[in-house]
Amino acid sequence: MMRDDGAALIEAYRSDGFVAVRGLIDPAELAPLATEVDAAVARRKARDTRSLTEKSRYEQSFVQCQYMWEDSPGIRPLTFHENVCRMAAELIGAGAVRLWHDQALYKEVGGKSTQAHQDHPYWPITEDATITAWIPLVEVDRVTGCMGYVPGSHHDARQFVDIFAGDDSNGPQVEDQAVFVPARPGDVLFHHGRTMHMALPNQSGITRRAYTAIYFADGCTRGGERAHPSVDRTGIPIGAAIDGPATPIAWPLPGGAFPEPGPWPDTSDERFQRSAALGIIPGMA
Ligand SMILES: O=C(O)CCC(=O)C(=O)O
Repeated sequence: MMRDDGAALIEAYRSDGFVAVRGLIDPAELAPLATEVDAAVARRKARDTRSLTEKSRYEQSFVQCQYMWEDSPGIRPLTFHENVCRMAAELIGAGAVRLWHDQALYKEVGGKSTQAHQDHPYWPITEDATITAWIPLVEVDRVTGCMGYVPGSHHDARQFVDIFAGDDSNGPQVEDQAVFVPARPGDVLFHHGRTMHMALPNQSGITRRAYTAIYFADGCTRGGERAHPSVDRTGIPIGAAIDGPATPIAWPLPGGAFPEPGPWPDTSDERFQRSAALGIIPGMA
């Protein structure tokens, strides 16, 4: 059943391209799941002993571990949380949603701002029905490095900003236009794949811990723009529906059971190997 404020949340999301849903997860339920995410990040990053200053500009904005649900089953109740996935489906008007991928984004003490960007240009998905659930595992505010969104920017064209390259030229301009959204554990912030967003630097003394999951409407098809493990792993051709074990149905869960992940291809691709060695994707932890 939809929440009492469901219609207002959908209207806000459609008009602004983002919405904060307060208290979507019971904090008592979230706490042990946050501990699972912490443990999974520690496992994945055990071999990466670099200090913050030894990392690239991009890596200084957060520690990133993706596809966490696959090698850490204890996280699945969060990835496939009914309240979160149902809300994602309602906001994008989908009868069912699939997971694109999940990730932990931990902004270290002294971590830099997350450069302003839209997400969708990174994903080879043709249709617009994509949404990110950003789930704080700790209280976040302007000091810790909360998220900021430019209202209405989801109506703009898709524009690729290469945040890996570390050119922050659009940062100050976006910061002026953004609405910054402090949040607490239990709140979930949703944004559209085309919404321009960023996050402030972490000027606090604690790690800003966040977990995110990206969902898309079941039936979306592969676009041709980019390579991406979520479709390349299972060899989804351009124009075909994106389905299979890398991008399982997240809501409604078939049979009420969490999905099982598929294998990662044995690849000699240098980018894959480096990502696995750094704990960004499963494989070498
Ligand atoms: O957590 C952050 O610093 C950035 C998150 C982000 O860019 C996203 O979830 O799309």
